[in-house]
Amino acid sequence: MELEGKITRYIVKEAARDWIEEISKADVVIVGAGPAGMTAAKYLAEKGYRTVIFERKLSFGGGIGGGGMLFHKVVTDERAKHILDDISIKAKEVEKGFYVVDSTELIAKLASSAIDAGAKIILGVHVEDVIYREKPLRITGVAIQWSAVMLSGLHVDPIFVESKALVDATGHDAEVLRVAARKIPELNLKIPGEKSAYAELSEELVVEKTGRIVPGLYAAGMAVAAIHGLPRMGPIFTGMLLSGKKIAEIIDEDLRSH
Ligand code: 48F
Repeated sequence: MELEGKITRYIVKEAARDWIEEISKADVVIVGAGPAGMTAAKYLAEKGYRTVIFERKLSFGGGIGGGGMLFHKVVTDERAKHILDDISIKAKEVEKGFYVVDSTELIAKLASSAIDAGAKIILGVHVEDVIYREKPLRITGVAIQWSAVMLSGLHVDPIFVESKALVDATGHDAEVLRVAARKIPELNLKIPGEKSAYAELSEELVVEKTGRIVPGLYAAGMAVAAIHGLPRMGPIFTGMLLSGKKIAEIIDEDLRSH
């Protein structure tokens, strides 16, 4: 076989192997490779759960890369320092208990620590719907489509990936929760959307309210603000990192007790 043939053969074979052996047998599906999704993936994969993130862009990081209005820095405080330490971030302590991090370093190290822990991050895949079951009412997975197909406007049916736990880590728009609220009225989900900025309060509340929304469906990061009507906080990431870690712990408890 010539080189061109080998390139195709090995890419298709190994991708198919991953989809069959790992992705389609995922314990936890996370939607969105932003700070909350990647932090959750790292800690879930470390606990031994088969974890996959679907990210519709061809890059990870979500809102981290934009820093603050494109200035290449984000801030956190001491409550998230242990997570920064876990992923070997060189944070600069600019005042007691307050840290500044390069946005590129946070993206790269969150992603590599999630991948090193065993999570798969699949880029260019858009989660467009959920799977549900009745008696008891629960969410059991997602319907996915290539982002390129979504952009093309072609009518192509999605395929499905089942999950024991599904995490909406899609950020401000809470896309998974919104589609579930719209298409499964029995869930009684209301999504008021986030409020204007009140950083100190939202940093606290977004972590406090992180958790299970309905059986099988969880929220982390700014999706939590959208469903609970919490204020926004801008480019401070303590709440996002702690929310990602907390959802990993909650899912661990739930999956162990089943
Ligand atoms: O927006 P994003 O970074 O969410 P987050 O983890 O963090 C929010 C902060 O970045 C910031 C903030 C707090 O400091 O206010 O905004 O809550 O990452 C969400 C990711 O989800 C992807 C999207 O491309 C982004 O990378 N995403 C959104 N909808 C879908 C999706 C979808 N339907 N399918 C796949 N990926």
